Amino acid sequence: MDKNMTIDDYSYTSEDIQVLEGLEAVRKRPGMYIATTSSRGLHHLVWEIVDNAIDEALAGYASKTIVRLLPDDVIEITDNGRGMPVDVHEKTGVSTVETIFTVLHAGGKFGGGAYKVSGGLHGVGAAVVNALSQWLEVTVRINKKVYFIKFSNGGKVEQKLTEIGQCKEKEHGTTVRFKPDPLIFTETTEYDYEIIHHRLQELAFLSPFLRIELYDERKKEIMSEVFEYEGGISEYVSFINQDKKVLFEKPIHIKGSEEDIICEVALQYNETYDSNLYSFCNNVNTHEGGTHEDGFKATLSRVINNYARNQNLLKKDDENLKQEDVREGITAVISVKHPNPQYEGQTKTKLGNSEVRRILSEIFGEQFERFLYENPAVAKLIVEKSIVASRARAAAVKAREVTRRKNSLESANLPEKLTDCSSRDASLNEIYIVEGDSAGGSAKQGRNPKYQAILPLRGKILNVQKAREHQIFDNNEIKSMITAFGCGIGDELDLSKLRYHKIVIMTDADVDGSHIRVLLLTFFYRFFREVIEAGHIYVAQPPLYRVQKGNISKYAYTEGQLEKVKNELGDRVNIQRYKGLGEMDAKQLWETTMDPERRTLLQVTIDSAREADKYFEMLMGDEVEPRRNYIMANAQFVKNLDIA
Ligand code: TSJ
Repeated sequence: MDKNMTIDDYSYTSEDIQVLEGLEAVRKRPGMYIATTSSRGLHHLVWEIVDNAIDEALAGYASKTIVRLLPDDVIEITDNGRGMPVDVHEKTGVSTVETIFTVLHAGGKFGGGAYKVSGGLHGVGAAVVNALSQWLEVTVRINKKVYFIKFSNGGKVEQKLTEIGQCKEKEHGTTVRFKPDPLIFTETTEYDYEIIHHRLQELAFLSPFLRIELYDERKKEIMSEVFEYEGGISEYVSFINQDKKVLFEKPIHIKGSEEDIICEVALQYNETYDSNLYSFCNNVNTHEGGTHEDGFKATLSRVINNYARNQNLLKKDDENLKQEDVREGITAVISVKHPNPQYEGQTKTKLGNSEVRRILSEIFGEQFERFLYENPAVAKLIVEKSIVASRARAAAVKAREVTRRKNSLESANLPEKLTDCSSRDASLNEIYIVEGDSAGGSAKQGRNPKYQAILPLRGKILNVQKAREHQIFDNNEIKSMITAFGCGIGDELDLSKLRYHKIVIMTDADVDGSHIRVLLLTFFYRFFREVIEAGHIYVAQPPLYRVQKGNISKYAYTEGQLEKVKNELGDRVNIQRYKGLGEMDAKQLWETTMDPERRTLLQVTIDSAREADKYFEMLMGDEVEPRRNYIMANAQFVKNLDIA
């Protein structure tokens, strides 16, 4: 023994010291392990634990995962697997459970499965979760015994692994319960139900036969949901397409493996023109795509083109269908399992392994081709839809050409219906997109002609989600807007040419008005995204009521304000409810909605426009109730911004 050391020094083995340093390091620089300590990072902790529980199921030892959201930002995850090992770990000399939660990256060493999610994007290890928790408790039920261990203050052992009771033999499993440390997660420690719901449902779709239960026990009323999908990603595709008309009933499902890489694809076409591709590697959503997606896209068009030629659906002189033609209206989920995934891209959500492109192509190509030959009716529908798409694409190119030519002539060709302003200073200019000719008339009379232009729209504008691009460019209301704005659209958009720095949507304060507003937002979201991002799109706020007493009149913009105004003016007031902009005369419209000194404008954010776009489908469906609810809640799509 070294002279200067006492026996106490030796009670700390070198491993122990490493352990302490390890978890300290995580607390010092959490960003190195979970990228961010925002809400996203907070949820990362959950994914880490859930992924571990699901790995046990994927390995075939568990069938159920239970997630409970508890009061005080506590979360609990349980599985019915083998139970984490409670034996003494030969390297550390403490229990294996303790080791897993205190040694960085210890998790992988205990894993047997080749496709552990923990090897993927999340894989930060249970010790990281422990380090970033105020406290963390583990209960293991194994061999009829219940064991318990508790850590606190960033992963320090508070209670060593202890046998605390007994259970039935079949009650084996693991429970982890923890509270994220508010010292680390300074922004928020509150879990978001929607985020957790979405990820658990996604995991259940990706893991057929796994049952995931979610309980939200934070409020008096307990909310619970069960996710269990025997059909796996086929059911995922059906779920995504549930509100859409589909071309054929059952999604096409393809699965195979080569060189330890498992590839699975489910796809179905719907009657829209959008393509919905979701891809995953080891259950991690590869938002940025990668080799599996590339392989899928290339093979989809190769197989469809070959089939179409062979069946003489494409004639000798016809051009090949393009990749985007065969993807029109497709909903597809691609899931690969890879023992050694490489992630690239901005957010490390792009699969980089080049062999996956070939392997997925082979597996998907062969089985998809066979499917087409064995199901000629379905195959014909797919090919015909793709051919229509390719014709529409050609027509769109022409229509775009026409719009572009018109635009280049600038103000000489401004739309007939536009009442322009006299100023040529775009930064001061505003254009009001007004619903209906009568409101348009009031707006024209009431406006400030120097800076305010008026463009009335007649009736309902085109639903761009259901229209093809060349129809969009053929639509008069849309053409008017494109020409009036002057900045071009889509890929060719040039913000510096925008003729008005405020584009104000002014519609009635009723259901139809909301509808038109959402249609416009959807249109802007798809074709004028940069204009939204630059903050140029606004929604006007016309009043709901005019309250009059003698020669004093006041306006109320909400029900609450109405009460206030009534009280202010006292007894015997005359209340006029505005059902539409058309009921206001020019002066009233100016005073209440257009005068920069008095009006309130809501600025449209890209998130709100995206929401509008996303929920649009539902609006167009046959169900009245969701549409009503949606429109009621519609105001949330705009961030409040008082310009005055
Ligand atoms: F993330 C975690 F570590 F905290 C965690 C792990 C959380 C939860 C809720 C469950 C689990 C977990 C781990 N469930 N089941 C397991 N399984 C093992 O750790 C285990 C058990 C036995 C054997 C063996 O080879 O005998 C191997 C492993 C990986």
